[in-house]
Amino acid sequence: MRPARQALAALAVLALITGALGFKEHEFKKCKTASFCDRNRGQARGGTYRVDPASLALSGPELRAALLNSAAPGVALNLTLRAYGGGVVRLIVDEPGAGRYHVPDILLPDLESRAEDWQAAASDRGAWRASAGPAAVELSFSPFKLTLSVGGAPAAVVNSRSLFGFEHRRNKTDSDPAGWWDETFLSHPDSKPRGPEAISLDLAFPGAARVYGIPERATNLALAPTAGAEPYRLYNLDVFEYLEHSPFGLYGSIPFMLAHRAGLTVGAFWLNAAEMFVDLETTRAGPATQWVAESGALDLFLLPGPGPADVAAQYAALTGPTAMPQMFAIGYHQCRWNYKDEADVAEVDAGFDDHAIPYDVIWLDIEHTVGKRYMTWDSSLFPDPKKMQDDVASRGRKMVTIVDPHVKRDAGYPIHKEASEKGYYVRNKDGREFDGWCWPGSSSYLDVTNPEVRSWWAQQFALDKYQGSTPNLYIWNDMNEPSVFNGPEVTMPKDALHHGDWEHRDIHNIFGYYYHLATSEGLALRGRAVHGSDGDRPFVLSRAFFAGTQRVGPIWTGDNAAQWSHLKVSIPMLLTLGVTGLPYSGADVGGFFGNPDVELLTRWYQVGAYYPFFRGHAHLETQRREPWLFGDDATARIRAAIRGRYALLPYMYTLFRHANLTGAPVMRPLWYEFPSNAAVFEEEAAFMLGPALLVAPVLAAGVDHVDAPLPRESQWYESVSGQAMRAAPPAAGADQAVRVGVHMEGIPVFYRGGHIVPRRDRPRRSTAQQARDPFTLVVALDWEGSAKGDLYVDDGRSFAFRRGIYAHRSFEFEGGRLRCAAATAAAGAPPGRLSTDLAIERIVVLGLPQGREWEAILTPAAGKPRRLPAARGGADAGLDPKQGAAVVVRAGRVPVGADWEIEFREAGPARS
Ligand code: NBV
Repeated sequence: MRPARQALAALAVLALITGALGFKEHEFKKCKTASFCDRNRGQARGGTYRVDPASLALSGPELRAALLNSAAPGVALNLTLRAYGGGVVRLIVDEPGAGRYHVPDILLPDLESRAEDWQAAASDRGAWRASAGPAAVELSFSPFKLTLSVGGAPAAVVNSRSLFGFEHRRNKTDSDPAGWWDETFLSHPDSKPRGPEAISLDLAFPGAARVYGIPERATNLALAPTAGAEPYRLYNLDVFEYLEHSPFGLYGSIPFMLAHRAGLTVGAFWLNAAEMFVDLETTRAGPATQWVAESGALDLFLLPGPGPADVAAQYAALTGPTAMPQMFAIGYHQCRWNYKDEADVAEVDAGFDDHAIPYDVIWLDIEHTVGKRYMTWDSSLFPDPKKMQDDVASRGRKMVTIVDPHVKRDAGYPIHKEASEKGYYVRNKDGREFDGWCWPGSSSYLDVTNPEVRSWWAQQFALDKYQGSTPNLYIWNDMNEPSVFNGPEVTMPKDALHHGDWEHRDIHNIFGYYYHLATSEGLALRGRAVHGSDGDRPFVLSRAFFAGTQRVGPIWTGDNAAQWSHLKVSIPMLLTLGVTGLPYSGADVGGFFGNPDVELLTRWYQVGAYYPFFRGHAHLETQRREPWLFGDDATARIRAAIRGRYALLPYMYTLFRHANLTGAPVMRPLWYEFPSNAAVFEEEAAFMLGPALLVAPVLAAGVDHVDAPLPRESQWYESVSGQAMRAAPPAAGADQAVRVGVHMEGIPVFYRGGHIVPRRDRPRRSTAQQARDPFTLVVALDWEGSAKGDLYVDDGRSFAFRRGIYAHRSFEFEGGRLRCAAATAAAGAPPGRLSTDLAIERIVVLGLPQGREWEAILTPAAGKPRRLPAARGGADAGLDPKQGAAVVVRAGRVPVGADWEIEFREAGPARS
């Protein structure tokens, strides 16, 4: 069968299996049809759980105690309370001897070395109390309750509503209720050999105004209460044609929630990879949640903040910060299911150059393989894949191929043969190789929970193993939830068996993470083989994810649709991922299913240019939609949007370096930057890119204005005209929205006063061609005439930055002087020792008093002062020259790597 036909046949099979195309709600479980959720949801236990005071044992950072349940007298649970730096507190509850799964490979290996002794520990008859950094904890004995206080007030409380529950190990009896030992969903039986083992966590956030987090789902940024509705679900699933507003869990899970009010942000992270449901109620005291996990242990981290950036750093100190991407990886990616053959690839590649649109990567979907045997090439379509990659690479670009986790069960396929011989597959409950249906037909799945399998899989990416691959080829992991067309809810049965005989039930939500990790390790190995010890930073896009995925690579939000509603929901989805520690993410630009009209496509590019991961993608059955296929006007607008992205790459790369050091999100909710401004707590249309840019997108057809919610704390400058948005700081309580007219040429974007943004404004074909280009600095002054910013540069490709081969420069404007100096090295990072010869060619200052001429005098650290040409306005600065809002300095080649100062002096009244 021809590949396209094969794909259609596979689609037809999928359609048969799922009933028909379109989202089928009834094919997915709800709380009622998941017995563990049904029996625990809202189930108050009275005061049955209590801590035995006689059991308390404190040793340095660890308190141990027995947790008893009067409803199950023979069972004593182990409770452990640990403290880490910054006041992070960890609560573990487990049942001795029950052999429950504790999720490995997610927490940073050195975490325990960062445990800190509890301070001022004391107990009386009612409670044990101690403090850890800024946090104080109180463990109440009867009933069991744990309170974390910050600044003297309770911020997170475990078991305030007595919903805590722990289903202990038991023997089967004839009188056990239905659903304890086995259950069937639709036609799929689950044997549940260990019986009921769910854990219910009751967690309240007194005083918080909103809660955020627990991706992935297509819904609002600020989570809505679930009373009378379905709880939020965390279970990685391939949800076909997902809805744009639904609590349904999608492809990835991060059991991490943030609770926020003016003055305090706290976080709660439950390290557990089993299926989970989360309810949210708004009580008088604040948001109260109940989390029910099907199996595993309670391993809960409470993060005391007190600010959003503190929570981000605390979470990154647990699960790791974001991997530093290569520069090409944050350029624009062009994908479709499928670029048909080598000629198609060459044409699309040339199309970008012919239309002067920058791009960095062209992608191949499943049809490039021989019958969905990944890491093979259909030779009738791709006879010379190396030449194709070399050709693309000759223009400084890269390619990506898809590699999915289902392996075709074909004895002639070496990957299957070897994996099967070595016993590397997931087994079904009887111990035989699990055999499920996916794109290639009958398929097995590598058991990537086994480190030996991961290391074998990583070796498959060596250039001599992956035939037809070159060092410029990177990878895309799709379907790694895992997606199994004929499995329950399109995934693997929960009683399938993994390494160590753990059930799939225990590990489901980390399966995709492990597959992604092993693939990425494969590219890291290849990078060292090709480039030596500094290697090549891997690029692997994944659809499934878990906490910790940020250390591995980017994710995207899967199969959205070419609808305005999906463009709109992409923003809260990506913002949520940003605040839950996974900032490198994007949504398919244009929408995967369906055909966007030219207005939607244009608007999507205009928003997508600010996504941390920026890729156009489309379903097999859609019309072609390369950016030049919609007429000259649309081509020009999409070109401008993509060029706008490339101009901002120095700033974005610097933001990624911050994510890499501190876990700070790249695309941020407004509340993250303005945590005291309650008017923006639910804002999910407008967003921040780093601290300095506010994007107010157009998210509907036919729009002629946008009410941009410009927080009153800052001055703002419209980014095209450079015009200041306000003459004076608005009073507290004043409406912050500023109405701005829009046209099809772009969406409103604002520079925030007080910040300096490095740019590269020369239009180029790709990031490789930008690498030597000089920078523009946009200095947006605050009400006091000051601004700060920084610029991070390294080779854009290797791990040499880990040895200090980078330059991190800081810029500060104050009292009319702009200073450039080395940025203070982040804790734990070696000081930068790259002596870069890159230069600044232009400085644009927004907010200097009008009605004056200015001159700029450069004083290098060593050398004589010299005058730089300075003038108002300037088309070459990307600003409308008529407006004259900016003072533009033609800096020539002021070195980025050297220390200097530029003084701005008034040179008399403006000549008009
Ligand atoms: O590999 C085909 C597609 C892919 O293009 C898409 O991006 C993935 O999310 N894949 C899903 C499988 C088929 C979806 C209908």
